[in-house]
Amino acid sequence: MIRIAAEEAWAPKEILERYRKLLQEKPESWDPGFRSLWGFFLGPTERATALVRRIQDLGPQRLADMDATGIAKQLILLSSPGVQVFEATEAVALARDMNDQLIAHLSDRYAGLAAIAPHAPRDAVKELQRAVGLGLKGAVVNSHTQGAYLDDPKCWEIFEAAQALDVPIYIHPNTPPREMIAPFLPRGLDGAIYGFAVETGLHLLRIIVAGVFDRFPKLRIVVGHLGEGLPFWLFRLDFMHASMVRAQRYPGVKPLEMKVSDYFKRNIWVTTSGMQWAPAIQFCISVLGIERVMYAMDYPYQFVPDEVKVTDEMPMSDADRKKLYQDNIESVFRLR
Ligand code: 1DF
Ligand code: MN
Repeated sequence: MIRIAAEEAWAPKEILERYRKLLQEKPESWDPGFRSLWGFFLGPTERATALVRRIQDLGPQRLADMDATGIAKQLILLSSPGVQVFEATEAVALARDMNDQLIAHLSDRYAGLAAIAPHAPRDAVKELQRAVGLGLKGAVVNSHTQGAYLDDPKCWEIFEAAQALDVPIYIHPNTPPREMIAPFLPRGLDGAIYGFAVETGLHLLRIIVAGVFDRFPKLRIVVGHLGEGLPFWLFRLDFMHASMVRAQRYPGVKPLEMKVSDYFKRNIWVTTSGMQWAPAIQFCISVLGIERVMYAMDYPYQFVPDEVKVTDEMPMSDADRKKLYQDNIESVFRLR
């Protein structure tokens, strides 16, 4: 068995420089979440400088960290918000550049996902096709794009392309958009502590209830942080969705072919990023099945070498542990 980590972040200096420029040029009110996140990580603290050093590296530093924690391979994602914070034309060109850089680093230690610009869906499809042709294993979408969500029918051609290419889309967190973030900020709840999960869980639910998986039944979506809390909610989601449909309460809520929880067992996979806690991992395995849960570290944001022990020591068969660390990710992302 080898350990493969499924949600590992990378951000080269070109994009960090563009983030710096945005922070300088844009007003405070433009995207408070972006400012909260990258204003901190591009700032002077010890945590920030260590993070910025590690996140740019796809060379000796990262490999040494992987060796120290027994990680054989990382699936690399362009860190949040990636290209999606830039206007569409710039985002399209930047995605191509980022993907070319990542493709140049692919090896037996690194697999990668393509950055795409969901606000230019036609270009996003073309870039996904190009990048997959050159060895990337799917797309990462860092949740909302300036307040817009993938359940917008304009974006469905991206789902169509992913299904046709037989590659997954990883919906990775972003800070809540301007319209949503105000009550999170004063208590510091906008980021990885909770705001990420609220926003990304909402995004996945929008995709499900919009009927995306009825239209694209073979589409594969992967989410981190043990499904952003949604596995815990499945019973209530099924009950309340059915009752809303029956009551015809909202014009935008249409019947689905299956229960909300059924899509979790057919179209959705979760990773353990940032959630190295046996009871929560075991709960997800028990409700979704061992085939649906994959290991992720969330390097370098949550580089805590000891945490690998949680998964190493969780009571389960060797065959199941191999699924968690290796078989599931290899099969969902077609790594071999
Ligand atoms: C953080 C966490 C930042 C995760 C991330 O990307 C990220 C953090 C900007 O701790 O601020 O990917 N994470 O996935 O938990
Ligand atoms: Mn992450």
